[in-house]
Amino acid sequence: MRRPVRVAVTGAAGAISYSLLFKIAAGEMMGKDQPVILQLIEIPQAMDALRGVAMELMDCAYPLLHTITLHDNVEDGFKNAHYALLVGARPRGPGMERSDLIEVNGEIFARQGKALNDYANRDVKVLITGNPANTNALIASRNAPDLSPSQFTCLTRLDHNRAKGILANQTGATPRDVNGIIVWGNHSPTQYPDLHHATILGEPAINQVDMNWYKEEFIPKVQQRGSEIIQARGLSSAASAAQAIVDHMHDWVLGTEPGEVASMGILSDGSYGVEKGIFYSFPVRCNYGRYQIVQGIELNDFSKECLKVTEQELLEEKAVVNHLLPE
Ligand code: NAX
Repeated sequence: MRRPVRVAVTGAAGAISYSLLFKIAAGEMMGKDQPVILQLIEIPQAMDALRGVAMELMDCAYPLLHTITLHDNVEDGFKNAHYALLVGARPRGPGMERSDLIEVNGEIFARQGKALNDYANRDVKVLITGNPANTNALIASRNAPDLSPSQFTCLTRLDHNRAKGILANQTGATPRDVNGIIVWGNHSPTQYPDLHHATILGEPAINQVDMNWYKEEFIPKVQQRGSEIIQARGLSSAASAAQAIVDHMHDWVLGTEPGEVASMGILSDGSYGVEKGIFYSFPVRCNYGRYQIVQGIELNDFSKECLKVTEQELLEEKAVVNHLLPE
């Protein structure tokens, strides 16, 4: 049996974590031979609820769950963490756009970046889910000067999975038959779900759907899926977000399937003309615990325009939090 790895999770008594923690403990994220130590973090007011979650985890008697520790502050909770899943944040309610949350959440992620810098394992891999995820990732990474920005990522895998699921449903395929979906940009309604390079059973997806459906229905549906779910459920996506977190970390650590592409929010290196210094969702392949942007993808004028729109929004978000970004 391998040595256990330390997985720190913020917002551990929240809705997403109520699915996520059980998947991690069952070995779905790190592999069925990898024991885990869960370092669960909440705000002080939620510690009772967190104790309840910890009792349930214990009661599942998962063979891979080595230890659970509970923390009411990130400085303790991130200690020696190999993986940090930053889920906790003020969630979006009905009628609220992500931009409303930028100010509220910025301070939280600045402190979390500092705590990761000072207390986490030097090779920690960080995934930011709490919204606005891309800009929170930027804030956290810039407040962690001793860690590489490449150790920070944000979640756009839910958007990727949504695009895959909706396309499969429309064409009568199963999600397993769909490859090459790309979500570009921000985890927000400006994101660009791109089907131009997707295939269904090896054949170009774009030839199997109506262009009007793609532009007028598919793209807005994926972009607005979060709001649609809030309207229907009265609560934001939770189980699907947990699955996306598991998929993102699984691929980052254990590698993407041969030939498959994942969408990950990462620091732009200028690829595809995207301005450096923002967290932007790119197509990536992962191997040996590292991700690399898939290069050489041809973009038509429509796609180029869509990439610009979401880039612009991220630059505007960055300007709002400039005071939280030390050089
Ligand atoms: P919940 O409100 O159910 O849970 C959030 C939990 O975080 C609460 O228990 C709260 O006490 C805790 N928390 C708040 N501030 C904290 C801090 N500073 N340290 C530790 N814990 C803290 O929200 P939930 O539905 O779990 O969603 C969590 C976040 O994910 C929200 O910001 C939400 O907007 C975001 N989402 C991001 C998605 C993505 O794809 N990137 C999709 C799903 C989700 O909407």
